[in-house]
Amino acid sequence: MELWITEYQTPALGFSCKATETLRVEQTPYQHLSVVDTQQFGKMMLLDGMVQTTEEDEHIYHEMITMVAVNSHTDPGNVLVIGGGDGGTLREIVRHPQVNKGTLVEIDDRVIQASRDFFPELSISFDSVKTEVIIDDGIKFIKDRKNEFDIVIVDSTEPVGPAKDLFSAQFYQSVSAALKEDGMIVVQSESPFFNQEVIKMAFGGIKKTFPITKLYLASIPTYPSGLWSFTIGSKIYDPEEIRYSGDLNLKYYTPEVHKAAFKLPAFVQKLIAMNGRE
Ligand code: AG3
Repeated sequence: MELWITEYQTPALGFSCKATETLRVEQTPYQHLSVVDTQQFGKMMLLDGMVQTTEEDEHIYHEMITMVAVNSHTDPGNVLVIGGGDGGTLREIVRHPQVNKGTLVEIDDRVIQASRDFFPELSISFDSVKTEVIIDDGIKFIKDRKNEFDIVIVDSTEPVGPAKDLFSAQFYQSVSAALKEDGMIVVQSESPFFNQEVIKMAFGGIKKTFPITKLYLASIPTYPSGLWSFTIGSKIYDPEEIRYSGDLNLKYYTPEVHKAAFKLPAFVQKLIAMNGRE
């Protein structure tokens, strides 16, 4: 008998992968977590039935959520990741020679454990001397931090369940206070096809606090619609301008991709134009 795993990306659309093995299924204190091995994308982690990461395409998301900010900042020494318990974002952060310290704050330690158990290429970052892993609520954590980080990356799930408040304007304000005077925030802001309200919320909320707010895109096969957005808020630096030129040995990100990612289809431009100034 064949085993298939399906994410219902919309009430009318399912994304199915043939699975070869179910590796973990559990209800954590925060969410439903599963890990399956798929024929097409290798091991896949899902939270509340939504694909978070797969061995085959994780690099796209993790390179793009990190490198755009890190390479457009002049001195990205101290970086905070909120969420991202699989470790992929942290791995990219500490790959960068200008980053001295990467801190990860994850609310659900079962995600970290699942990564350690099944995703060695992601969880490798937990053992780097440059990293610190803290199990805590990111919203609570950030409130006590002031003028400390160069970049904050919000690697969250969708704004349902534990991540809901990570998309609020109030949270973006706390992030701004935790950032230095030339700091930047990057958040994953979902699919421009299927999650337009999320994009408006994230983009609109960040724009209220950060003088420069931009959206950029990447193509991620296992996420809803395959086209994914990130929103970046910056106090000083233009995130489209690349300030680091070393070779980072990446698989998706290049300086050309960095530039091109900000070129938005007309309907996406329109989506964010409704949010005011730009
Ligand atoms: N976090 C964002 C995943 C969102 C996917 N949504 C979905 N499948 N409906 C990914 C975490 C990777 N470190």
